[in-house]
Amino acid sequence: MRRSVFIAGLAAVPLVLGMGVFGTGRKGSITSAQEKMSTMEVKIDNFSFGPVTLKVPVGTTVTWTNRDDIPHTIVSTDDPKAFKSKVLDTDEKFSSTFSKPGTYPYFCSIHPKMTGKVIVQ
Ligand SMILES: [Cu+2]
Repeated sequence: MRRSVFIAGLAAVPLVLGMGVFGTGRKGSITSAQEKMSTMEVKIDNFSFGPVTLKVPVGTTVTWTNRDDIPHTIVSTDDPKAFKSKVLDTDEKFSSTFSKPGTYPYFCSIHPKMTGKVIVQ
């Protein structure tokens, strides 16, 4: 009887230590990964950006994807330009990371009536 209690006690020590180490380690890495690697998508379809206005936290990478069967561009209207894509053919993507708060209007230089903006908070 005494012996089995002793063995059970020994077995519990590494179990508790292990849970503590893995518990905090995992939680920390998931939190920081979400903060550093958040991405948001804007789809281009039927001559429009969707969503037209995108609100994101600082540090977000925004990816535009051309779902239209017509080439488009994503060009910042700020001076100097905050970002500028090449001409995107169907299913091509362009990404920009926003590290400062502000409002970033942009348009398609091929079809200037196509406009959108990214609001970074
Ligand atoms: Cu366009």
